[in-house]
Amino acid sequence: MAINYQERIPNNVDLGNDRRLQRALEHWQPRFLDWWRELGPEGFQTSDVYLRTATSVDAKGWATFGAVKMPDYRWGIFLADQEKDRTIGFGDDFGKPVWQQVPGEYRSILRRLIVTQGDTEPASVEQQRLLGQTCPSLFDLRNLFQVNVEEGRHLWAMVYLLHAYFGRDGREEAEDLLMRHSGSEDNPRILGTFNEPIDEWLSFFMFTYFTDRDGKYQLKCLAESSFDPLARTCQFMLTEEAHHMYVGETGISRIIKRTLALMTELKTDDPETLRKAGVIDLPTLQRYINFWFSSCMDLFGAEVSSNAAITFANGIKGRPDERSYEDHVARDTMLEIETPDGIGGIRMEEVAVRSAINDQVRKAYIRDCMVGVTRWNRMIAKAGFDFEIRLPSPRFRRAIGAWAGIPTTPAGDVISAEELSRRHDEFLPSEEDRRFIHSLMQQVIEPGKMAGWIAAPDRGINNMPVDYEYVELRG
Ligand code: BYC
Repeated sequence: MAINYQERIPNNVDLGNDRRLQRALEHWQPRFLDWWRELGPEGFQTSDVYLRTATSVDAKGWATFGAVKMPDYRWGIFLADQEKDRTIGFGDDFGKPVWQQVPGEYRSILRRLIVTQGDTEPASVEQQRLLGQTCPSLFDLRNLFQVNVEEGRHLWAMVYLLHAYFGRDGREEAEDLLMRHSGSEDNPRILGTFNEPIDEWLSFFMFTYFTDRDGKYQLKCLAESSFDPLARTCQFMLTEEAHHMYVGETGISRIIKRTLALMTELKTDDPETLRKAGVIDLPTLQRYINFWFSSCMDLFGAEVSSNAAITFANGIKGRPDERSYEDHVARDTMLEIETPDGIGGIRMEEVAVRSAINDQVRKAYIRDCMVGVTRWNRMIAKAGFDFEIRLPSPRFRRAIGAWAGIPTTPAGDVISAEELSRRHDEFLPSEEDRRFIHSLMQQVIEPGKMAGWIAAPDRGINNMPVDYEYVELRG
């Protein structure tokens, strides 16, 4: 069956005139749809959802709102507009023209990065697939589906690059992106966080706050790439990513708001009393932050990484907002990073800036994570309670890098393995915490109504009222 590409796959890559690419995508698209049906959101596939669809990259077209059934969503392919005479912004070839094709010597390294990025997108959809059954409101249900279809689009974005620039290897990798599955024993997703279950909404909001923000920072690094089609693809993905982090930040804010209201009403901060009243006590929220933040720390790779040094030197992957750094070449410069001293303390170690790129990106990410935390702490202080939410130390619960396997408290103090296991439930969600959070998850789908553990949002989507029927359940 012939597909009208302009209609079916909105794009700005002149898809209609590229036969080879069309054939490759024709082959891949039905597999994607099968995957979506099997491992995408469970239920609601025939419901009309008030979704934003990108139909072009300009201000008018990138956010077109309307009622769409998810399987009919138009997963488009968009690259930000080409910057004329763009030059390489960092590394050994600083100032030379960027590449419109993949240089042969960087083929496998670029493919690896694109595959790793691409792998996270369907992974997150798989992780979130059952959440519709327990949504706290129609507004949240719609936001979940918006995030899911856009992660699907981000998969298309990476698959486009694989098909258009990496020949047969790229086509095989595109197939494999649909074969690995989140949490699978035999064929899991590539990065650790993307194999963690997200089967309740507290974790969904944590994921969209912390993990989507990792996405923002990794995309910012790739948006600096000398491989221009990758840079332009990631630039456009970043515009959509902002909504995902908004979902996370406002979700956590609304949970805190509701808890504070009950704390004020009942004049208590006692977790048991608050749990009985059906809200999430702040220490539990903190333990979920400890879990998700530490999981995301690993997504930046090792503190000292030869992979990162090579991709920086070769202009393949830069630092977020590379222009804000003074030295874009960093050939012989050094900086200090914290490493374990082997006897329970911290030692400062001098390493080449290029080898410590992952750590620099991680630090920029942590500063960004703090913005929401500061806002939440202001809410708590304003309500008159003495509790401070803290981001754990980047040393806490690491599985990758210099601190991998070294037991520490969330504050980053090295402790014995025995103490860590004894204090596990103080630092991280316990079985009982998880049971409690699960017990709160009851589906609420009456327009405008909210589950008891979360406050209503301040405003709706695209100027629509909060009680708008964002997901039409008849049909
Ligand atoms: N789990 O030299 P190293 C997003 C591997 S999220 C398991 O330290 P490098 C999104 C690593 O692959 C953003 N393995 O690290 C969010 C390497 O393996 P190989 C995703 C891990 O290469 C929400 C080895 O350890 N974007 O978009 O400098 C929803 C040594 O690595 C992990 C990207 O990932 C881990 N956590 O940096 C939807 C960008 N960490 O090759 C979407 C593309 C490291 O030796 N990827 N390893 O077998 C990259 O830039 C890099 O691959 C990484 C690692 C930053 C991930």
